[in-house]
Order: sequence, then structure tokens, then C-alpha cells
Amino acid sequence: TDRFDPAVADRRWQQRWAEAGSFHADSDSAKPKAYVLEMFPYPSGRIHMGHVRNYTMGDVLARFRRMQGFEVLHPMGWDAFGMPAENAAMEKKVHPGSWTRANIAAMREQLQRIGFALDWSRELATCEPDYYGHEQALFLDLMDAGLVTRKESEVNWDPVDMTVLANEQVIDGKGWRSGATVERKKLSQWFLKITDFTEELLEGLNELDQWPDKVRLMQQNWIGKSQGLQFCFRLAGTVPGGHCDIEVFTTRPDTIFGASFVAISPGHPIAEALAEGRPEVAEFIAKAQSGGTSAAEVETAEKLGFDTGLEAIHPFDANWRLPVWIANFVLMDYGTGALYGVPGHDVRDFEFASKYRLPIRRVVAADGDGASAPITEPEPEPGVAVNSQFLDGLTSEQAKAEVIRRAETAGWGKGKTQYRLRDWGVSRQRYWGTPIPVIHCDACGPVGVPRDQLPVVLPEDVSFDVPGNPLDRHPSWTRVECPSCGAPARRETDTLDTFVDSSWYFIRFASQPENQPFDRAEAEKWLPVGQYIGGVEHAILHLLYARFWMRALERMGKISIKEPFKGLFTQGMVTHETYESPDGRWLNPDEIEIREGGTLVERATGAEVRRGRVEKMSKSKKNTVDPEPILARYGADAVRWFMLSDSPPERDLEWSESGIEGAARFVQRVWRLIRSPAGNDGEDIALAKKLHRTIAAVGEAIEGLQFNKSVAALYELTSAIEKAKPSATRDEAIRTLLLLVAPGAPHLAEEAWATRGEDGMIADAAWPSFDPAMLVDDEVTIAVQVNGKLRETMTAPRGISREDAEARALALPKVQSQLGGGSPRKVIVVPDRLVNIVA
Ligand code: ANZ
Ligand code: ZN
Repeated sequence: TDRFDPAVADRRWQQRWAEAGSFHADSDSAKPKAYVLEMFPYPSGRIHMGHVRNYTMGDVLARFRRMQGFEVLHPMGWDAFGMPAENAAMEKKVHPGSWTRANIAAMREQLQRIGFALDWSRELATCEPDYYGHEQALFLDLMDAGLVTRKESEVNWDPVDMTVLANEQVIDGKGWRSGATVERKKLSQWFLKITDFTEELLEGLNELDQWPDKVRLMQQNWIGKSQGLQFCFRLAGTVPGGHCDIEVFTTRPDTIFGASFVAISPGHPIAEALAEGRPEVAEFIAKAQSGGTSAAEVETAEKLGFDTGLEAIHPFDANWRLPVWIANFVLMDYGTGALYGVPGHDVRDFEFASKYRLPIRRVVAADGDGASAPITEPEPEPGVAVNSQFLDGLTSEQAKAEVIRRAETAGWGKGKTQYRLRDWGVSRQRYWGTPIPVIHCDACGPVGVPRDQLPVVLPEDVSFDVPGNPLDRHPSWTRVECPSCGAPARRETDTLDTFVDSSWYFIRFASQPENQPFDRAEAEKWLPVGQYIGGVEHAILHLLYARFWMRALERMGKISIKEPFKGLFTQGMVTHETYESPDGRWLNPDEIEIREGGTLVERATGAEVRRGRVEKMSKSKKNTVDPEPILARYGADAVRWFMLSDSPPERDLEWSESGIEGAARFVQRVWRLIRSPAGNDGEDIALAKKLHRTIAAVGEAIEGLQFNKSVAALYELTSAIEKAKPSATRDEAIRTLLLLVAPGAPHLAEEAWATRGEDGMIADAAWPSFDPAMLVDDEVTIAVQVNGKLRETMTAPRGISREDAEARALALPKVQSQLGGGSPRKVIVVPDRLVNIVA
């Protein structure tokens, strides 16, 4: 037929690939191996455009590597535990398991419909016992290796629903369901000791040269290594509870003469001791501890303080007293839970001091003479010390070192390296997660579940009609015998953070024996992942946790790989225009009509509509485009091609109907070429050169994940073929074009390949090679100058003689007019580069 029909061809080739097992990864293959992985999706129910873009990029690379002769592992699975399934259970009264599994089935179908070259035989879902059971075994390994601890830690507590809330369930400091002000509550929870690896994780970043610098920097900041001073403020007088001093940590010892108060956390032992005898202190502490526990909540919450009346003595001046406040922005589990505030040079301290009218002093200046300049806003940047006695004139760096030196010499403080990275709290008081394999016994304490009793399977018979964790109120599941002493004991009801599930799934993809998490030899054949592709939103936590997990396994001697992802690529988002109604509702483009004169109105109401910004596709902005109808209308290849073509992959891609139409037109153009008459004799040197250059360019672009560049090169080649007369070269160019478009538009490529009567499937064909000699340009561009000024350029055959170059240059109209009819005084020729005419 004249048209390529994706409705028929897509399915046909998807089926052929499946039947042939084309994308099955053979661990025993002798070929070199390539592991291409995209971040696995959360099974929310439907594939969205962000997935399509992400997986298309990975797919192009995977198919390209296969054609290059690699044995490729390109797997897919499901990050299937987490809150949304529980929300669905509460709202729709479906079991989280059946909701999740139905979503997986629907999304698997959608991915298959796009024709991704995936090894479906390795599919996994983290919510199935044959995955999370192995995770439990790994948790026990970590326990045995001393990498698991149990600590008191704060959670968000909803006092009305009487339940722990996840951070995302706290909205503006209130519980999402009850609307009650959230409190912080201490609970005993499980932690993985990622801080045992802090320095390694930081150092390791240096070797990740195939990661974006941006991501390495974000991880570095997250780990947050800082050099500081830890010391004790002596307190004047006596303090309840027998405390005589307050230990603080500072990263800015250079600002010590700018201190105007000392602040302790509401959870600090001194605060607690004061509260014993004074109800107003207890009351303040309760107030200061309301609001969410997440860093963002703490950061944005209004600063609250309480003046205890205690006084701290300045370490450099026994007569200088600093008031001691309890302040809500001081975290108990950071540093020492206490600090000295320097309002002039710290943003939070400035806000606090402004509110409570504490002194704001300048002790750092941009240059030495700004000492008396007033401070109107906090100036955290380093500079030169001023108003600081013996520190005056030193740079901030020098002043820091000097204060630390004096503190250490006098013995009242010590220089200290501090990291921001905390241990990883993995306890979640939720149902839909991996049960933590521990049993609590009154006599023996927490005991690991014996390995022969794994997996600890989630009970199916749970109800979501009451808030909180259904595991907690399960009558029989929680009741067990202590594995050590046999006494009646209770099962741990916390489940693991879903980031644990995604910290090792790429290992399980590489090797999935039934009786253990992975087989070392097999996993090492594939790992590390050669190219990992995903959203930058995972730049910190997921990637850091996975790096930790890999290092922990390595330290335990279970694998000899330290870094899980050799190459990392973070792709941009898919964006779309937004529309807003006058009453502030977001409208889908479908609900909008363009009136005469270009005004936009809402179809239903006729009210005028405002065009909003182009933003990331999201349900809340109502600007999503469902891939499914687009696939049905244009076919898989057009959608894939559009995802690759319009923007550099690291940038955002704006969805547009015209963009997808352009991609669909290209598919048909390529199809028309194979229907055009074949010529079998005659060479076309120009086309041959173009072809070889395109092979080189496309290969290089895909190698560098610059898919839009490969698309641009293919557009050029296609135009060149369209313009060329029938010849053997042209026929060869068409054949090669199919190989080059195959990674991006595989259905079209297969169909055309078969129609041409080529051997086998194009999925199994080799990537074309090019002749380097054909890349050499035999035309050169020569600059023509008159009196040293560029006047014109001309193309000429490479190696043109001096005489010919001179003659051609002198014949140029612009040169003629510059010479005004006269003859030049002198002509200088640099072969193949330049002709300079001196008039
Ligand atoms: C005095 C000072 C002056 C500070 C100044 C900063 C700027 P990083 O760099 O992130 O490690 N701090 C110490 N313990 C704290 C806690 N438990 N909760 C909240 N803040 C705490 O942060 C170290 C700085 O954070 C410390 O240095 C301390 O304030 C504050 F111009 O001390 B600084
Ligand atoms: Zn026991």
C-alpha cells in the first residue's frame, strides 16, 4: 500500500519479536554485555508521557547496542509498594494488592504497545513475596553486619486520627484527612547506617565521570561535609537537672564575636529539665514541636522562641553573657542540638533576632573597611573579619582556623568534621510495604526472623476503614513465638521505606535465582548498569541509597562492585500549555475553543480563558496528554520519534500536536522511499558521501544520548535521498536509512525491511559501518580578505593551486568593487584557507 499502517504493523512486529525472544538477555553469551536501564515506574494505573519519553530514550540506546553486537540487558519492572495503593484502598475500598496488580497489567500492556525492546522474562514487582522476601533476607544480612540500628526518632503524629503520617500526608502542618495540627512524636524506629559510608559515598562521586556534574554536586551537598568547631558554653549560675554547660556545633567559628544568643532544641535535655518545674516551658515545647518533621516544614515554619532566663558565658570574654533561648528551628538530631546565633550572618538567626529584638552585629565585611556598615539583611557570604578583636583583618577561612586553634590550645573546644547526612530511617507505619523481618520479645528484645521462615508475607485480610496501620490491629498476624526463647512475642508491624525496594532491583534484574537475592557471578556479568536513565527528581535520595546498598553488599563480601550505575542520564520533562478560567480553575485544552480574533473561551461556559505558562504535565494543572489515544491515532513510531526529535533530551520537551504530526509525516516519507523505483546501476558520489557522514553522525549522537541530533541527521539524509536520481547508491542509501531509523522507529523499519525482501529481522541486523575516507571533505571554504578585512568566502576544490585560488578570488564581484578597477599590489595565499589581497 501507499501508506505505512501502524495499526497493523505495530502489533505484527511486537508479536514477532516476542515469538523470537529477540530481546531476551543471555547471561552466558560470549558477546560483550551492555546493561541499559530506565528507572522503573510506580504502577499508578496508566503510562504517562514522561514514561514514554524516558523509556524511548533507553530503548533507542538498547536497540542500538544490540545492533552494535552487544548482548543487551534491558529489563522492566514495578516499584509497586507505597501510599497511593493504600489511599485507593481507603477511597475505593479495593485491596492495595488487587489495585496494584490491575495497574501493572494495564501498564504492561501499554508499554508493549509502544514496542519497547524489553526482556519481559525478567519482569519483577516489588510487592510480590518473591521479591520482598529476598529483601528481607538482605535486611537480616545488614543486621548481622551491624548496619541496622534502632533509634528514637520523630514522626508526624495526627492527634485526631491517632496515626503516624508520612511527610507527604502533612500539608501546611496539618493532617491531610483530619485537618488537625500535626505533632511531632518520638518513636523507636529502624535505621540503616548509611553514615558508616559517608566519606566513601562522597569520595566515590569523583569517579562517576559519566554522571551529570549537577547530580554529583547535589549529592555532595546532601552529604554536606563541613569543617567546624564543637565547644561548650559554660552557664552562669545553676541549672535544673545539674547541667552546667551547653555543647554547640558551629561551621562558622569566625563569627563568634557576632553571637547574640544561644539556642537549644525543644527536645534538648536542658529544655526538658526546665519544663519539669515550669508549666509555661512545657507549654512552649509542645507548641514548638507541632508541625511536620520534614526539613521543608521545619525550614518554613514560623520561628518560635522562649527565653529561658539562663545565661551562657562567651568563651573569649568571661564578662559577656548570652541569653539562652529554646527555639523551634534547632533540630535535636543534628550536631549537638544547640547553637549560637549570629543574626548578622545567618538567615534563620536574622529572622529569629528580628522577631525577638536581639542584637544584630556585623562581624564579617566584604572588604576591611565596611566594619561600621549597618546590616539590613543577613550576609552569610565569607569575607574579612571585623569587630572581632584579634580576628580583625583575617579572611573568614583564616579566622575559622584561628578560633579553632585557640579553642584547642586552651582546651575548651575541638575542630570537628561534620556531615549533614543522617542515618536512613526506613521504618514506615504503613501496610503496603515490605514487612521488616523482626520479632519483638519482652525477654530477648528485637530478634531477626529465622531465615527459613522468610518471606514474612503481608496478611491479605486487612481493613482500611480505620486510620492508621492495619498491621498494628491485625489479631493473628502479629502474634508469634520468640525465635530465641519461644515465649509469646509480637511481630514488627513497621514496613520498609519503598526506597529500600528500589535500592537493589537492578541487581535482581541481572540475576534472579529462587533461593537467594542474586547470584554473585551472574550479577557481576552485567553490573554495574552501563547507562541508567531517569528523572532528576531522583538525583539525591534514590541514587544515594542505591549507592549505599551496593557498597554495603560489597563490604559484606557479597559482590565486588561498589558503584551501581556507571553512566547516568537525567532527562527533561514533558511539558504542555496550561489554561486557567477566570475563577481560577485549570482547564484541559480540550475544554477550550478559539473564537474569532483569537480569544480563548471555555466551551462549556463561554467564559474567556487565560493562557497560562507551559508547564510540566500534571493532573493538578490539567495539562496532561494521555499517550493511549495518540498511539492509536499515529502509531508507536510517530510517538517515539516525536519524543526524540524536538528537544535535546536533557531539556524539557513541549508537547504539541504539530510536533507529533511532523513525526508521523516522517514515518510516511521513509515508507514512500521504499516504494520508489529502484535503480541498480550508476553511482552517486555526493549521496554516498552524505550517507557515510550520516552513519557516523547518527552513531555518535546516539552514543552521546543526543537523540535530537541523530534525528536531524536522518532528516537531512532522507531529503537527500528524495532528491537523488535512481542509482545503486540511492538503493543502498535507502537500505541503510532503515538500519539507522530502526532504533527509533522499529516497526516501520521492520515492515520496510521485510517489504524490500531483506534477510531476517532488522532487530537482528548489524549497525552499518562507514568508510572514514568518505568523511573527508573535498571542498574547502576559503576566506577572502581585502587589506586584512574579511570580504567574502568561496568554496573551492581541496588542494586548489595558488594561481587558481588567486584568480577566483580576484574575479569575485565584491573584490572587484573594492579594487575599483585597479590591480592589487600584492596577493597572499594560504592554501585551502585564505586569500588576502592588498590593494
Ligand atoms: C554559628 C553560625 C554563624 C552558624 C553563622 C551559621 C552561620 P551546616 O553548615 O548545614 O552543617 N546548627 C548547628 N546545630 C544545629 C541544629 N541542631 N539545628 C539547626 N541548626 C544548627 O550547619 C551548621 C550550622 O547550623 C551551625 O553553624 C549552626 O549555626 C547551625 F553566620 O553556628 B552556625
Ligand atoms: Zn525471647
